[in-house]
Amino acid sequence: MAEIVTLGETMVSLRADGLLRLGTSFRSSIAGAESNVAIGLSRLGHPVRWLGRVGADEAGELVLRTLRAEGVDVSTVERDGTAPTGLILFEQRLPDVTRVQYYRSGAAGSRLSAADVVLGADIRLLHLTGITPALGDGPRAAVERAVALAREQGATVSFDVNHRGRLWSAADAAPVLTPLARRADVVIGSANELDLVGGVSALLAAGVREVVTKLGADGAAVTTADGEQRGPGHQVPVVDSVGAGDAFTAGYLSALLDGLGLAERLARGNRAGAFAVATAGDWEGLPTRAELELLALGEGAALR
Ligand code: KDG
Repeated sequence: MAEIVTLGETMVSLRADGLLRLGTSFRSSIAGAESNVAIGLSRLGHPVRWLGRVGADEAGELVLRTLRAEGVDVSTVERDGTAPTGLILFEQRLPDVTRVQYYRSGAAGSRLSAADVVLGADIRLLHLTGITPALGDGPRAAVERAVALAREQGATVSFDVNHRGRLWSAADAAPVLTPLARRADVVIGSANELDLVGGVSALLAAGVREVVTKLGADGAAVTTADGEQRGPGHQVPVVDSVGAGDAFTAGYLSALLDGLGLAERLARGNRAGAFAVATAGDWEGLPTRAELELLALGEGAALR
């Protein structure tokens, strides 16, 4: 069994080539914050399993086939014969501004329940996000169960706040996400998201070991009981910033799993984030371990 488990909803994604209201063609793929992280970790050489529900439909086949092709273990995914796989539409209006439309209410992903949660005995890391509890009572219970099991087994728990305002308001999210964040070892979020769950100092006081602030193009910072360290971002042309946060998280967690220090965790996270920003798609541009070094090559470098 994989040593890393992540759970959540993965949808079919349609990326509009133009403006939806004018009529346009779409590129189909898959999207989901947790499976983006799973793909990132897999490309960096870590054995990882994604847990969730997809419909017993062709959209579900696309999700599973894609994850399998990326080396992500989907052996414990439930196929739901009574609900479809969810859908997400992306309409990029500016390189850094993308309109997102969800068609996920009542979809298979929101039928995840505590009974679906299976963690292997040798799990080292459980990665969760604040998106899953927004999907309903079942997914919320699944997240709670996963944290409890990981805690019993002494696994590290990482939690990306990932507040999605289209799913729930900050007022509804805060009382649910704050206790979850406090039970994690590593909490990741933008400055606003970290404030939503009580702020960096309160998280550390509650026992969180590392609080990571994503700073976009400026990189990221990590705060522990010993203080704050910053890791600068890489200046790359912005093609599509969706998924950059998940890429950062995958890189950061990869370095943590490799036993590297805080500075190296930030550096690997920022590198992975730069690859995601410079490529279209949620996860398509995520780097392999060997590719992480490419950012150090000079401008115009060709690999021959
Ligand atoms: O992190 C990128 C995600 O926003 C995208 O993959 C879709 O998981 C998603 C969500 O719920 O917004």
